[in-house]
Amino acid sequence: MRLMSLIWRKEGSDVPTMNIHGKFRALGKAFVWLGVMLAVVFTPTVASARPLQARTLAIAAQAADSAVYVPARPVAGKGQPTPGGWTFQNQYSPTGEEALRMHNALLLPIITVITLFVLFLLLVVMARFNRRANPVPSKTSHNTALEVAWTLIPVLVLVVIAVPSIRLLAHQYKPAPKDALTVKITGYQWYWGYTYPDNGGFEVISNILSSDEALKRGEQPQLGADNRMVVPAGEDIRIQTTGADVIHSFSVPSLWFKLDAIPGRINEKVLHINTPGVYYGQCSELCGVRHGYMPIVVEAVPRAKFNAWIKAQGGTIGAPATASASTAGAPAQPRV
Ligand SMILES: [Cu+2]
Repeated sequence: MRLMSLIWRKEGSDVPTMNIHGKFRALGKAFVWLGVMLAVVFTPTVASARPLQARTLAIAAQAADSAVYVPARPVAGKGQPTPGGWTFQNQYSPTGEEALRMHNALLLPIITVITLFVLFLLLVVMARFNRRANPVPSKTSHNTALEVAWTLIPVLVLVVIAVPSIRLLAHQYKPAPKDALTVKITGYQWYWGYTYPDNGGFEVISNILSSDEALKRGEQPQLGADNRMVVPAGEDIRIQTTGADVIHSFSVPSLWFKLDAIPGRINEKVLHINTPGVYYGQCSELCGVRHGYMPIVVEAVPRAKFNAWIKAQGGTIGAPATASASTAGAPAQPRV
């Protein structure tokens, strides 16, 4: 009260009148006191807010570099069939791109030219050599030039197709680099199991979603699965397949990938997915009554997100590094 009365002089009070200099000093003191009181009241709050703020910032930073795994929603037309689709799906792997290029630039033109040529010959025969137009047929039985031509031209066509075809085959069966991540895929009646031997050996069991649940998650009915096969994008991955009961086949059309899963055997092939995304497939070997209900969902994510997913599954990270350490002197495989 005394402090207040120092500042605002009450009319008729017995407090001595202050000069202007004294008033400013009193005002300054009041602000200092106010500051001290505010500091005392709010210091614990500020202190406890600091780590919270730091944590929030850390989470935001993590989210910014996409290191936290959240199942991605599929993109229409990418990695899945389209309504009324009649040709190959767009390709998202190097071998898929090569194969699709070969199909579009080489096979399709050759097939089209040959088909139109044969159609033209048929029409000529029908128009010019029917009974009315050509009542007396030729008795010719040999024409050496013609026979050489219709033997050599198809041979040349086959040679032209064989060269890129064998090259594509070699690329498809190129073994995985030594330090590549391994994913073992097991076909069961009637679901899939994805095991990560380099990351602690846990297995993810993947079952079909009900149509309602799939639609709710933005997936196509009969193609959605409760748990996905998550893999890093932009890396060679060693896929091994086996069957637990009967023969299944792991097939993803948009990745140009199909590999039988046979009981008692391990099949191996490299999978390389160019860009992050969700890619769908189905079992492609008749395996029993629910063969049509064991969809495949592969999600490719950046390396950091993949590591976060592995940790969320209770797995470990570092096995690929150990593998590359054992191949001393070999250049380290870049990680995305
Ligand atoms: Cu199957």
